[in-house]
Parts: sequence; structure tokens; C-alpha cells
Amino acid sequence: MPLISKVLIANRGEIALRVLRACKELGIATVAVHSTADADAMHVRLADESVCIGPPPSRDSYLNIHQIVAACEITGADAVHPGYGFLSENAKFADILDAHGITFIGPTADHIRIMGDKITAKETAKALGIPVVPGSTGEVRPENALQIAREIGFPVLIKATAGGGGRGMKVARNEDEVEEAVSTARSEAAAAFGNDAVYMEKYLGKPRHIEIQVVGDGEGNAIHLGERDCSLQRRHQKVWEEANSPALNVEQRMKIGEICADAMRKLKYRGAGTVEFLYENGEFYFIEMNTRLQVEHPITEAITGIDLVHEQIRVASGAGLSVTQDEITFQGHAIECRINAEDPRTFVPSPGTITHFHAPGGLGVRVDSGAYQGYRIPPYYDSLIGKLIVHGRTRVECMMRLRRVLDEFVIDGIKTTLPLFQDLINNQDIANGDYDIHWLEHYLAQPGE
Ligand code: MV4
Repeated sequence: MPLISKVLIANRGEIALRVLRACKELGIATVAVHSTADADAMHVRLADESVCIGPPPSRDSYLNIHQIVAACEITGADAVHPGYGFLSENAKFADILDAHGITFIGPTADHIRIMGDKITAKETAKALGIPVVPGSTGEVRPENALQIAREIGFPVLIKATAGGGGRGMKVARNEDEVEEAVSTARSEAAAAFGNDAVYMEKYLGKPRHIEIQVVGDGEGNAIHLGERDCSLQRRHQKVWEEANSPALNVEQRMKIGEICADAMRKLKYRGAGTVEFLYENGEFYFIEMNTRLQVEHPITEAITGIDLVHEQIRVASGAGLSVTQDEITFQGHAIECRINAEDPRTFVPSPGTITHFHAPGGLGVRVDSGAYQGYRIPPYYDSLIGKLIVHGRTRVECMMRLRRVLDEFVIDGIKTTLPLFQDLINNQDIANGDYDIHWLEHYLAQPGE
């Protein structure tokens, strides 16, 4: 792939390491950037070159576009991989890199913008043939809110068009609650996003969160890599993800997957993306699309054998996808546990020094982490310190393996969420795959559990 020879990785932690590994495998040189708090980080140690881009606060380092462009110019990097979070879905960043002749390893700025505005994203999805949640067409204004709510039927959910990921949502259960829900949602949206536009949807009570992985080449070819079930979450932070979903059969998988891949072909989408759905009573309802690589991408890699970062780099360089849809098969079952430096009961962050670190191994085990014995977790960033991904031929085999692997994992000196997974792996609902988006919060609210 001649068009990309040096990639600057505009991220930190396990995802910076993940991207670095893919670049190394493709023979591409790597540049790490880091804040002063991350000088000792593993991605900095393993990169060919590194540049310090600022003080610890993200806005002064990992979110500082000028510093990152300057680091590209200094090192001669011809491409940037943004990882997830930070600048990964920042259309302005993609535009600026473009203006500098630097390849953004991701979608076009236009596609990032379309999906970043949730009303436009939903209209686009609907026009492309993706089933969406019943709701308002476009923006809901205070004058017409009650009328729209009556048409949709109660309960309804008011969402911010600039929101996403659960921020700025308000439920109205009956006519009396509409006015206040809309006005609160609008003022919260204005304060949080500088955009007070809101829309309205039918509120789904007990859905699962199921998302479809897609990759497009920007020229009208696209594939889907099946789904991930991310229903087990707390306060919109995913905790445990599975591929395949325990709720779907192969016909459902291929049908919704093909709908998404077809939509990406029509859109001429480039890069990796995730089409998010709520799934209830056998039906899929589009809610949002993420235009980045996601944290939980390794479970898809486990069951398909496809390296998503390789594919991202290929399509960004114009080399196209390495596989066609009919070459993709789904093998077995994978589960990811997110290991956070947090108290497993209160989820209060627990930064500090890791005094002892032993990662498990064996068949079907992957640990993506920048942590090591003696590593000091800085207090400034997300508390995700690693991901444990376990693969088995069946869901039962995967769960048995996960139980063994959790016993083997040692992280001392800080609190982690590992004990939570020790509990979940022994829970009957989890064993049965019988859970929805509210299950984990209910479980955690039970005393003595
Ligand atoms: C919903 C919903 C119920 N009905 N939309 C939260 C995150 C954002 N991406 C969309 N979210 C939701 N949208 C309708 N029409 C419930 C949620 C929701 C949720 C969704 C996925 C995973 C976890 C969740 C937790 C609470 C609420």
C-alpha cells in the first residue's frame, strides 16, 4: 500500500497500541503523540517515533488539532489514525488534515457531519432503507411537540440532535409531561452542545442494543461483519459485549447486515462504521451511526478473523477492502469484558500504580491493554485500562473459557472491574443470554449482589 508510509496515532492507551500493531504488521512506520502525563505509556515506547503534544488535559493535547498537525509536519507522517473518542468523529479535524494533504484514516468529513447530527443521520438512514424508530420527521419545536407526541403515541423520548450516546434525553409518559420534557431537553442541549434542536421518538421500554459493523471503500463497495450485542451497560458505558447477539438467528443477522451494507454502498461510505439499533420484539430500529472504530471491535475480529484496522488503513489508502461479503463467515462466539480502573461496586475511578500485572493467555484469549507492572495510571483520562476478549466455538465454550481466564488475570495496586465479571459469569440470566439495556443497572441496584 504505497499511499501511506507513516501513520501518526492521535490517541493513547490500549487503542493507540491496537493501531500501532496493525501499522507494524503492514510495514507502516508509526508516530505516537502523548501528553506529559503519558510519557511512560506503552504506545510511546513501542512507536518508531514520539512527539509530546502538550500538558495532561485532553483539550491541550489529544484534542489540540494544531499540535497534532504540527506533529505530522515535524515527523513527515502522511496519515493520521484517530482511534476512538478524542478527534475520531470531528469533521473539522478531517477537513484540516485534508487541507494539509494528510490522509485521515476514517470517513469523509461530510459523512462524519451527516451522522454527527442525529436528525440528519436518521433521515439519511431511512432514505437508505434502514428501519428507524417511529418518531418526528425532523426537528420538534415547542409549538408542535404535543401534536407530534400524540401522533407517535406515549411514552415518547425527546433527544438532542447534537447529542448521542445517551446525553440529553427526556422521557414524556403522557400529555402532561410533553411541554416540560421538550423545554428541559432544549435548554440542556443548548448548554451541552450549543444547539437546542431536539427530535422525538417512540420510547422503547425493554430493547437490546444491537449494532452492525460495516466497512466501506468509498467507491460503492461495502461489507457487514455481523452484529455485536452491547446491552450490558451502566450509565451509557458499555461493560460487556458479545458477538453474535444471543438474541438473533442467522437469518436475522444476514438480513439486517445486508440492509446496512447495502445502505453503505449507496452512501459510498468509506471506512469502518457501526450502525446502532434498538432491538425489541423481533424488530430493529436504527438510532445512530458511529463513524469510527469502536472499543468493542475485537469481538467482531474474533468471530470473522478480519483485522478491522488493516481494513481501515487499506480503504484510506485506496487499496480497497481485502474481502467480499461472500468470503465472510462467522465462527463461534466472542465476549469482551472492559477492564476499568474503577471500584467494581461504585465505579469510582481508581488511578494509581499497578504493582502486579499478569495477563491470561491460552487458546481464544486476547488482552488489549497498555498496562504493565509498574505502570502509573494517570487520573486525567477515561478509566479503561484494558479489554479482555475471549473466543470459543460456542457461547457455552466461550463462557467456560472466560471463567477460567478471569481466574488467571491479576491486576494489583488499583481497583478494577474484574470482580464484576466474576459475578456476571456466574449469573443465570447472563448464562441464558436473557438481558436488555436495563438489566445491568437493575442487577447492580440489588443489595448484596
Ligand atoms: C432510545 C431508548 C428507548 N427508545 N430510544 C441511549 C443512548 C443513545 N444512543 C440512545 N439511547 C436510547 N435510545 C428510544 N426511542 C433507550 C435508550 C437507552 C439505551 C440505548 C442503548 C444502550 C443503553 C441504553 C440505556 C438507556 C437508554
